[in-house]
Amino acid sequence: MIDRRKLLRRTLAAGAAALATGAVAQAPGPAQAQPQPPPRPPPPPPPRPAGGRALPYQPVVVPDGATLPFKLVGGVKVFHLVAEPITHEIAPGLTSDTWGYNGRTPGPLLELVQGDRARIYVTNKLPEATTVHWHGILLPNGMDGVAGITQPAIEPGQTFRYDLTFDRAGTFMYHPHFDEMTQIALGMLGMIVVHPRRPAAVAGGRRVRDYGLMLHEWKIVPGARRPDPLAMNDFNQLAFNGKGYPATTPLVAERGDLVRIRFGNLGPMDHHPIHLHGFHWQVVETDGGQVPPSARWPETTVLVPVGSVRVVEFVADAPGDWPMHCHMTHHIMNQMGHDVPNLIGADVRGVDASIGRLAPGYMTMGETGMGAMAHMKMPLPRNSISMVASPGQYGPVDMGGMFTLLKVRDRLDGDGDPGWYAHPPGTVAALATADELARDGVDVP
Ligand SMILES: [Cu+2]
Repeated sequence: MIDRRKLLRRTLAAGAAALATGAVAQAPGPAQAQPQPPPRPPPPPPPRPAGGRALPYQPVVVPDGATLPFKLVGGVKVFHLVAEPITHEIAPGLTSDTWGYNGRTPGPLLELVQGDRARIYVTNKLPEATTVHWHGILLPNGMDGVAGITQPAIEPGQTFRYDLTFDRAGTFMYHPHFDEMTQIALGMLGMIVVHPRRPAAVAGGRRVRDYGLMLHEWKIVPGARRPDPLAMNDFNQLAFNGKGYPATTPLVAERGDLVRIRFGNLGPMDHHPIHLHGFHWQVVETDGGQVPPSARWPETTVLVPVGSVRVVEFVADAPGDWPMHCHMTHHIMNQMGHDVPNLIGADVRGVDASIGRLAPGYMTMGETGMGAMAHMKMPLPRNSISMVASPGQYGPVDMGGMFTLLKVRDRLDGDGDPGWYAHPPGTVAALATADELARDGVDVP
């Protein structure tokens, strides 16, 4: 197995070799190129019960995810979850062989209305036993889904039935309670939203943009396809709804919309401080219920601990492309981060000269920071997205992992990605001119 320290050494060596042979890595040019992201397919229509009647609620939008369809049988909503091995693309270039529900990770959203009765069938197609625990739902003890304590485990090939009444509105989650370390780590997790029977009026009659995002993390050794469920730290691939940037589909809103984002964290080990640029939000709900308005306070970052839901709301009153990301810097990287030699600030000229005698053109990298490396095309193991930059409007973007964009526009044409924001002239940070420096008495040594 290749660990990241070895990988980086190999990659650096390969990069140095490429420089030495004149196959110089392609550093990007300045800001003249403005590549547009590839068009994304339109989101699937919201699920409808058999018979095609309209839903009595506004469906939650699950970027890169799905909502589980149901059947109405005698007034009971019938759902079918299938626990199974899946193949999942985290971002182009990185596909994992892992576990999830109904072909995906996170599993599909279960969406109900307060007061609903549901029968949820769970079929186990895994090679080992499982259960489903309904995290945050108030229910009879025998429906709690804890192997050995409230029920026998669901053996491979078996289908169990859970009878639940969802009498409280809110945002909850589901996950196995058998071999939790393996099953949750591999990606068996999902969100449950129970809409209030009588939704509160939205102030100002604003349109609501209602999003659900599950947070997760894996350790996937570069070149491997199977996440390591034994990892206790050193997670190297972080995700919103199973996707690492640039594969995360942006959230969109029109100016004046009320944006609600439901964050659920069922990663194995890490709490995530999720930060949004350009707005102040309030936490209005947890998986324990609504936060009374008198108890809310403004924030720009909300900590979403493992095993928790945090729901934030704000008015999208500023157009632009606004980053939203975990503020742990190692969580906005793809398959990269730790255990590499620290060369920042090192004077490597002597080293380069010495090695250069043996390997002409050798160049040590990393002494001015790691950003430049993300901008070079270097050989990588197959199925690896370490240190790969993606195109941005003004140059390469070196972030990945738990990072997405909120795109606010005055008007949107549909709910798809509107492309990059066209900044009004004179509103983009730019190189200071000599005249400006002289005018303001700024001396640049
Ligand atoms: Cu994080």
